[in-house]
Amino acid sequence: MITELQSAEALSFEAFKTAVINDYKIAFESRQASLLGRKEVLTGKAKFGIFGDGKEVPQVAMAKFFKPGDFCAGYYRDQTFAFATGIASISEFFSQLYADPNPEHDPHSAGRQMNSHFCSPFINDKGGFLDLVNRKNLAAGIAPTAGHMPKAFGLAYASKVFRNVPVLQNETSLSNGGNEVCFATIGDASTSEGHFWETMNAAAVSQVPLAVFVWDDGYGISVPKEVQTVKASISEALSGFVKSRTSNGIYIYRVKGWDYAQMCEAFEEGIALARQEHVPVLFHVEELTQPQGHSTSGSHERYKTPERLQWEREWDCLPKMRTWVLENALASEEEITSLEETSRAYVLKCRQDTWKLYDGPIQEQKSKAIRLIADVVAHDTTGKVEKLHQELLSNTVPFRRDVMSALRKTISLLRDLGVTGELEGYYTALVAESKVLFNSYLYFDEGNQQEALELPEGQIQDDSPLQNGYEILNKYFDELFASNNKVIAFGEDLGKIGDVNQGFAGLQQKHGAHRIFDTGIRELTIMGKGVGMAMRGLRPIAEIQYLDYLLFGLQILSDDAATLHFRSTGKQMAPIIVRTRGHRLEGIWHSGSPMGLMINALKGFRVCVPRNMVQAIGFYNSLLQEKNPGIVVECLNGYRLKEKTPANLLTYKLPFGVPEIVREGADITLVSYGSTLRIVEEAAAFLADQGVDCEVIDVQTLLPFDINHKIVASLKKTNRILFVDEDVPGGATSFMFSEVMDKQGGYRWLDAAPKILCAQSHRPTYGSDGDYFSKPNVEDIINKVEEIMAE
Ligand SMILES: Cc1ncc(C[n+]2csc(CCOP(=O)(O)OP(=O)(O)O)c2C)c(N)n1
Ligand SMILES: [Mg+2]
Repeated sequence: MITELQSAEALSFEAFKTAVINDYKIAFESRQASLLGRKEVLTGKAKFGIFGDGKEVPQVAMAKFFKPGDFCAGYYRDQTFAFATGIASISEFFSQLYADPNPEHDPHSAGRQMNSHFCSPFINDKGGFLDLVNRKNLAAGIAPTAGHMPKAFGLAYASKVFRNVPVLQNETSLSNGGNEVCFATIGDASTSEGHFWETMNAAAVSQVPLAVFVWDDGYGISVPKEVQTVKASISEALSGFVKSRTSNGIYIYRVKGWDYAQMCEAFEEGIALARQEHVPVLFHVEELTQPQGHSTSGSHERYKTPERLQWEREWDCLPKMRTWVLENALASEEEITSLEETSRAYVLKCRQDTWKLYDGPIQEQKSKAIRLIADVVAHDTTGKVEKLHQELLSNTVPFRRDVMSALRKTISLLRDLGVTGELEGYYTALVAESKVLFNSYLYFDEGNQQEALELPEGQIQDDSPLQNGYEILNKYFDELFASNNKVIAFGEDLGKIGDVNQGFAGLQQKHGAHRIFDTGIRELTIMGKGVGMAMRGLRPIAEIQYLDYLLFGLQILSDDAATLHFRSTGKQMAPIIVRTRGHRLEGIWHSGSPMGLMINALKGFRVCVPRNMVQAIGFYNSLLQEKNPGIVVECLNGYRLKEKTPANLLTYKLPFGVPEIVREGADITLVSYGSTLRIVEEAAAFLADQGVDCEVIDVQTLLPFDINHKIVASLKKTNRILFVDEDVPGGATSFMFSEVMDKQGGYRWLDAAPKILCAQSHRPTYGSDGDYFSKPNVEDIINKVEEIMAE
């Protein structure tokens, strides 16, 4: 075994020994971190803990083959891998456990994520990509089980694009000619998720360098694998996926998680295949254990038999590796014991120092708050301030919230006496600090939103030529692909026939099948592909064929893409552009307009709802300059409508959050967007003949929404307002209503009750009459406006 390893690693025996001992040391330290981490939770210093104990040895083995330039998307068991690759330190591990909001202490999430969700920086604070080729890259983890798999596929797919698209060969800091592998880890039980299966099929069909490691400890919390997986074995279940010489598919390895040498061998061979041949590989790592159970919430004695628990003790990978090291005379008992003692002391010291880093600033805040409250306590005759003072004094492990709460309540109790000036000043400073620590980074460059341009760049002239919407889009995409090498577009029916509405017709032939291509019907991995590619510096336009099917892909857009910049505190971004078409067409599943659902699930995205294809192009151009992800909902019934074509399609850009007044009027403001806007305009034209002068506003983007408060400016003039869309009640009309009334203070300018007109609560019924009676129609708008005018 040793000889095989030696040749495999091409190391001298001494170097080999050193490498093995170093692996054992990392594994041992990681175990200590898990043991101490659990204690921190039990003693109340941390809230919750989930650890990588029982998975250390496979992870040091896996890390050996993870090269600079590679990517990994894993889950909460991967602390040892993060330590072994140098991506995380033990101190950072403890900082995250304490939820330390200082990004210097927890550079992985600044305390925003539960513990063991690591990440490495992909971008600098200007949004520029780092030299990813010379770094080990770890995508920020997420907690929804298997939720990271579609993105892992996308990270791997990017390598395929970089390898096969000649115009990308000079992107040498983003990819080394596509030679990088994306590693993904997943628990045995999480392979039950559809996400896993869709990803494996997509990877097997697409042949991408994805290396999946299944950590099989036999359980998903309390539920054993017999209940999770057919034949209780993911590798057996996947046997039909196995690649042969002549077929596509996946190479599958089965290894024992306690057998370091066997894993090194298998991982080396499999990763080399993935790297060289661009094929997916799956390592089913069996017989792993959970020495401390699933997490700090509950003990595994509740659901594991004494026999199983005994087996776990005997087959724990860490002592197994120790025995193997001794048996093969790679170290003596004394050497190993001494290494263990040093490591134990080191981890303990890391924990102590890290706690001080976390707790110190809070103790300072506490001391200052106590002094400020003590200064004013004599003014209180009720004893309530004294109680707050005492409570804070006796709180030995305070949170920031305890300090804030004592300060704020004291201010309330003594406000009328005019003695709380200093207190208020300190409280305000802490509020400002907390905004940065806890509420920042949802969007890249948040602070600059207000500088959005008022006017589109690249005007449409009166004599601009009229063309069908789909033809303008097609011309635009052609020019775009000729001018921007990083843009890649894909989706169902998008490649060969050029999408169901011909926006890409003829373009695959022109710009190549590696840049414009078809996918299977799998919205989740289409989105994952887009997210992964965007994280690696490409500019994917990932298509959901019809808006109604966005739900299939929404989970990862919401949980992963929308939170990425926030949860990594600006270290990673996924500026995917989701292209879809929706609103008004026919029937229950081709006419949905679930905008409320979308804007609530996709905070972190730009949500663009253009009224026609030229406006859509304006948003594509703007999104391509963005660091934030975005979605463009094209009007499904607008492709054959004639539009004026701007002279230079590539410079026609639209600002986000700037509504357009498409018809000026003095009597009432009608606010809408997308396909419904045409109906509103028709109603406004009819009403004009009846003597009602409507101002029609197209909001253009729902996120962000009217950042310069243009709608309230209109309301000041008309004093009446109606919000119209085709979402369900409580959806985007309610959102617009609350933005204008609450945020913009619109209620102050009203002469009549503000109204909402939206679709029925049920899905639209089929056919023209189904549409008419399910969604707002011209007559509904006329009716509503007449009601408001008569009030
Ligand atoms: C989508 C989703 N469902 C449920 C959970 C709660 N949950 C967290 S871990 C876990 C079990 C996962 O087991 P497995 O994949 O085998 O990983 P292990 O913890 O055993 O390493 C569950 C059900 C979750 N995080 N996400
Ligand atoms: Mg498991």
